[in-house]
Amino acid sequence: MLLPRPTRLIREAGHFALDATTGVFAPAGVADLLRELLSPATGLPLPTVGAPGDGVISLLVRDDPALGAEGYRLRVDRSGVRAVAAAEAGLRWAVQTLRQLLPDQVYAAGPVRGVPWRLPTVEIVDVPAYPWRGSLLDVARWCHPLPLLYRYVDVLAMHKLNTLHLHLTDDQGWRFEVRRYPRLTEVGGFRAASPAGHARDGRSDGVPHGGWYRQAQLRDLVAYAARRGVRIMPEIDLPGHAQAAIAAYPEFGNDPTRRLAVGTTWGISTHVLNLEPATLAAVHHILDEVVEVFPFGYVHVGGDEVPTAEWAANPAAVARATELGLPRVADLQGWWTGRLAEHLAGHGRRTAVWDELLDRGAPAGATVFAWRGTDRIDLARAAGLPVVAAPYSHTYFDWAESDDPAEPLAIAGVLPLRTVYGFQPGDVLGVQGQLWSEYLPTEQRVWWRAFPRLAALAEVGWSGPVPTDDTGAVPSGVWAEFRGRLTGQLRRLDRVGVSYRPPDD
Ligand code: TNX
Repeated sequence: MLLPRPTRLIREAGHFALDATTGVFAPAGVADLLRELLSPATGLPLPTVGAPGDGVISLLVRDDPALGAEGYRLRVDRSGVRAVAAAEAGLRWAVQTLRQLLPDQVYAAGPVRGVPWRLPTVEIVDVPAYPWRGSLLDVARWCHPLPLLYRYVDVLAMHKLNTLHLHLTDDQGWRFEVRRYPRLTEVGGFRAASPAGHARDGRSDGVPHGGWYRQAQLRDLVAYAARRGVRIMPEIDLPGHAQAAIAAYPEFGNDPTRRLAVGTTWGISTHVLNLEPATLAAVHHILDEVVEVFPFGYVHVGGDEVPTAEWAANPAAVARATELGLPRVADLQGWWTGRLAEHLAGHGRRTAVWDELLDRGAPAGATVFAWRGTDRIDLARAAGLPVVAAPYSHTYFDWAESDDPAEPLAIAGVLPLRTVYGFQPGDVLGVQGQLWSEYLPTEQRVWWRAFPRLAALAEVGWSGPVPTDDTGAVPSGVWAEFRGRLTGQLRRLDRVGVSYRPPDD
């Protein structure tokens, strides 16, 4: 019934029924979350009471090394509910588990009458396998509206996913308000057109698109996510995938006399930032505002797909490479990203990068997001760097799920649900599913591609990888057990209004 599957679960006969007299004894933020998640559908007030006891839902922080930063123990019996965790984060996940133990009507947005709000008698111990369980949402290619971002956070928390990686900038749009450089959003936030159909067909829709988020809006989103135990990692993609920034500030590019437009096609722009001190200082200023809005300990500075032709043709860049004793112009990327990492370290932040940096001198201590195949995971580990497993072969949910011609247009394919569930991440910081949005212009399409694959990855991240057979496939019994629980989870997603893709088998 629970998804992700808990470490240990014992079901016994009996239940505890919530009613108008049920009280809550918990740290204030946790009690608020419980009410925020359970009261709308049940209509129950669930007031805070002064002590644990009979008929009370008690959620307590207790020192317990076995539970780690996010684990919890939960016991439901006839007399009430008692959960303990070593930190509030664990209690927040216990609240999500309590919600899953209730009938799926609890996920409805408004009151549902006539449902017995009964929790089964259970004893649960639940500790995540990996500390990083992430989901990337690309809001640069399409500026997805804030209500979608809020719902997205809700749904991540339902799956005990703890990190939203917000891809905020790219060639086709800059979505993060920077007070010091207002043109980044005023100019960089808007493009004249987008591809119609697949990018390789070369057609344009001729329809302008744009938008951006105010810092205050993002702060509110960060606070909302934090109440649910979801941290938001911002990504400012640098020094490539930055054509929108160069369109706004031509002096950031390699030819200040050239006027570029914000990108209107998908793919990799050849236009990248220059490596001049003034541009580096500007990027530092931008990051200063990023860390003000996003308190999470990691900032992602991109670094994927950076063509170096403009640097090779730029005498200042070539001279800098020589002066630094770098064998290749491309190595400037590692040097430059190292400067960003130092700057972020000054703010007490860790730097996250895409795996291309492994080939160009990754900054010491940077966390590598390995996306170009599982061998990049091994390479990052061999380099002694922490790594988040995000390979396209198992975690690119912008890919089609099947080769059925009726499948909506996708960048590539195929990534079936079963492949995701069989993912073996290895010894890594964690896992992350990617929703690049070139072909996800609407909320409907975002959900269609995200689920149920993200549910499968959430289970890999929380419960650990499942055993696979000699061919690397998920054995049928293991699959059947997951599918049963997934059906229950899809009913919950139905209640929330998530338009997922129905599973094939
Ligand atoms: C590669 S993954 C990219 C993105 C695209 C994605 C499409 C990565 C770090 N860069 O810019 O959106 O492929 O699948």
